[in-house]
Amino acid sequence: MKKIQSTCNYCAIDCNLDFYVENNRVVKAVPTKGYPVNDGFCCIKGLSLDKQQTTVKPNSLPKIRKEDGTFKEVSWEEGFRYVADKLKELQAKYGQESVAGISTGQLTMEEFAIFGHVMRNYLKANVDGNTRLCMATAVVAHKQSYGFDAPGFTLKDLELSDRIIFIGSNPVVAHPILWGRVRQNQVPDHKIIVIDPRKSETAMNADYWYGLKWRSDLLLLYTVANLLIEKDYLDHKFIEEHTEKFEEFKEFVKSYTLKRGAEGTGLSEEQILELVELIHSGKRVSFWWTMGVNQGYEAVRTAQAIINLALMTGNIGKPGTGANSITGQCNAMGSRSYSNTAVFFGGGDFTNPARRKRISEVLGVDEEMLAEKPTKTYNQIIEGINAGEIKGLWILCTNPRHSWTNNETFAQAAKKLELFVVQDIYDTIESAEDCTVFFPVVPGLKKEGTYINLERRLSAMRPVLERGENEISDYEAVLGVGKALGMGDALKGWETPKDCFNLMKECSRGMPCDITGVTWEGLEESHGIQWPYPEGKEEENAEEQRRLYGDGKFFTPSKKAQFIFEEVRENPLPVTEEFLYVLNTGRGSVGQWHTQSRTKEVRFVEDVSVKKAYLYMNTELAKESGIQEMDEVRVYSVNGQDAVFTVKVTENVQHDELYAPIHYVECNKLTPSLYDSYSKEPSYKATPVRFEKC
Ligand SMILES: Nc1nc2c(c(=O)[nH]1)N[C@H]1C(S)=C(S)[C@@H](COP(=O)(O)OP(=O)(O)OC[C@H]3O[C@@H](n4cnc5c(=O)[nH]c(N)nc54)[C@H](O)[C@@H]3O)O[C@H]1N2
Ligand SMILES: Nc1nc2c(c(=O)[nH]1)N[C@H]1C(S)=C(S)[C@@H](COP(=O)(O)OP(=O)(O)OC[C@H]3O[C@@H](n4cnc5c(=O)[nH]c(N)nc54)[C@H](O)[C@@H]3O)O[C@H]1N2
Ligand code: SF4
Ligand SMILES: [Mo]
Repeated sequence: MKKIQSTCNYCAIDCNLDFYVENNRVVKAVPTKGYPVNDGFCCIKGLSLDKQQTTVKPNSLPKIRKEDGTFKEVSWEEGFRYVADKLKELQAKYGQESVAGISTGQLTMEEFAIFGHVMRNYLKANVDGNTRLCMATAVVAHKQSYGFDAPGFTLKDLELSDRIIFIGSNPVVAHPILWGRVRQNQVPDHKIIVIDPRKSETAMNADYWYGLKWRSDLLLLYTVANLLIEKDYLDHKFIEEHTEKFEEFKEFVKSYTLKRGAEGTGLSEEQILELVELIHSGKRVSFWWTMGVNQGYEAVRTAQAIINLALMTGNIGKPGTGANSITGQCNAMGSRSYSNTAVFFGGGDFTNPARRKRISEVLGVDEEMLAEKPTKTYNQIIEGINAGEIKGLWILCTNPRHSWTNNETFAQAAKKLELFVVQDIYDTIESAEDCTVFFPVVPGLKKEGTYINLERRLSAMRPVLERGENEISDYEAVLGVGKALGMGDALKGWETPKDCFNLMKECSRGMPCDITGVTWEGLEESHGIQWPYPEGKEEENAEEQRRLYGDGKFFTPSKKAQFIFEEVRENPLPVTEEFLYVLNTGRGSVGQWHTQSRTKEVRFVEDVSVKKAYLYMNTELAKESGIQEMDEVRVYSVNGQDAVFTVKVTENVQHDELYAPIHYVECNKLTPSLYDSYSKEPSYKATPVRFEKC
């Protein structure tokens, strides 16, 4: 029996597992003991990774849609040629930017890197990632406040903190292994604090729950900042030495009085004061935020308001502290630096002459061949298709027909495309319904590459199972199209994922995320390596769980972190007489993953999962509306759409709030086309709706 260590490719924890294999079948999957992230534990999704080997149809070939609407199977060579010719034809006819791609945070670093090279460098097309739906807010917040998209924490901080504050984050469901680390915290008198309008599974397990009004976080955080200043609960030395614009911030928050904060958040004055005291009495305070913060119309400023609290109290860079953004997908961290979408490989702006020079040298191509600007954003791509400007789209490892906000707009877009390539491990996903080409690729168990987790840790994915005839990986599919496009020498050095990894390493040299000291072989069977890990400084970085900012130096030109702030804005989509309730959305259960393409194949998840779209309604509201558990309601959204949900009655949502898990396509039928002004991340979590009993 062979044992192969690899990485779970669901969530951003990136647990490692040992797969025991016999006759090309996984006999058992055991979470890797001693691995610093998950040390012998993992959740049900990781434990059932092997279940996918039985569901992907073996030896599948690409499919191309014929004029009569049916598909014909073709060889891979024909598939590559067809897509390459069509991309070129569309560009010749409608212009360079008439083709686009949607990348992902769930592939290996090498896979989205080569996609970014072919699409963004060679074709000069726009490619955004599904990370726009997820991490874009944190990225912009980090860049502006710290000077680089560099989350500084390490998971160990959860065990060392005495105030663990989760804001819009539900790790009990979404990051169970992270929650496991919280449970291992032995610090005497430590407190777990949750800020979430909903009494989430994490709130139920916390010491304090602040059930504020939806979208009122920014108001709350500024109020808390003002009170910390008034009470002089500050770390003056840290503020002085390591930050800028504090005096302006101090002036700015003066109008955020306790009274105003209480009125706008729905919390009592006592609750807000209690929160302030909890922060002040903590010796190691850590703030952790996820989608309840990232997905809103003033999300970047909200994330920065969290950062401001950590800065002013000196809770950053030290054990058990930090303003810590929790990443969602297994390799969203990787895609942020290596997908060539919003920044160059290894970071840096497309217009930065030094970066252009460096990247062109590493890749061995002329500077003119490199992408010249950040991509159009996801919403602009979908709007561009609907406006008839974009005619070709290639998506890989994402299912936007389901996950995109106001998802009927994607359905409309898909029908307008002349070329719509869907590359996935299942041809049954919603997005494949209208595709013109389907590329079937192998799942994670059959491929190799590199992942980067939420605490900047690189780990290896290595093939657990051998491939059958015709089975190819995402890497090979993109490489195949690149060759058919005639990229020639521009693909020199990109022959294998390992070659690509070496290119990416070189691109990172000298950047904050420098990984030049990591080797492909060194990652195998390892404990993973956190960036930065520059060549020649391996010994200095030998500690297995490392954090950034310990020296108080940030990545801005002055090396100081920035206080960034802006007045709280009116909600552009308030509740109205007609739409009196707010639809909140998010993860439903530990076993279900996003659009369910993968987890519905896992028997013991599917057997206990609800089959139809459902939502949670407050007990009182249900009573007032004459609705009982399991009744159906039709929900009408402010976006003009409606959908039917089964009702589950609960005390855990507010009277005026409905909560719908995202794992059903109906959920995003109702979400709006509203984005954060800076990150363009969709505001998924607060849609005004009304409902009636069916
Ligand atoms: N089982 C499972 N795990 C997953 C995933 C999955 O699909 N299934 N997806 C992964 C991915 S990609 C991601 S990004 C993460 C997401 O991880 P999380 O962000 O933790 O999960 P969500 O359920 O989207 O949202 C978290 C909470 O935000 C709250 N919220 C809504 N509105 C507000 C608000 O105005 N203020 C505040 N403070 N909170 C609010 C919601 O009530 C919810 O409890 O999970 C990852 N893990
Ligand atoms: N209302 C609402 N909507 C949301 C959210 C929310 O909180 N509320 N959250 C948003 C967030 S944070 C995220 S991250 C997105 C996620 O949205 P998506 O990215 O659309 O969701 P997934 O179901 O993870 O899609 C991944 C796809 O990749 C396929 N796949 C798996 N492995 C491979 C592989 O190796 N190669 C290829 N080519 N394909 C593979 C799967 O079959 C699946 O079709 O949803 C967003 N949508
Ligand atoms: S916690 Fe995340 S990485 Fe770990 S097994 Fe579960 S889904 Fe996979
Ligand atoms: Mo996500």
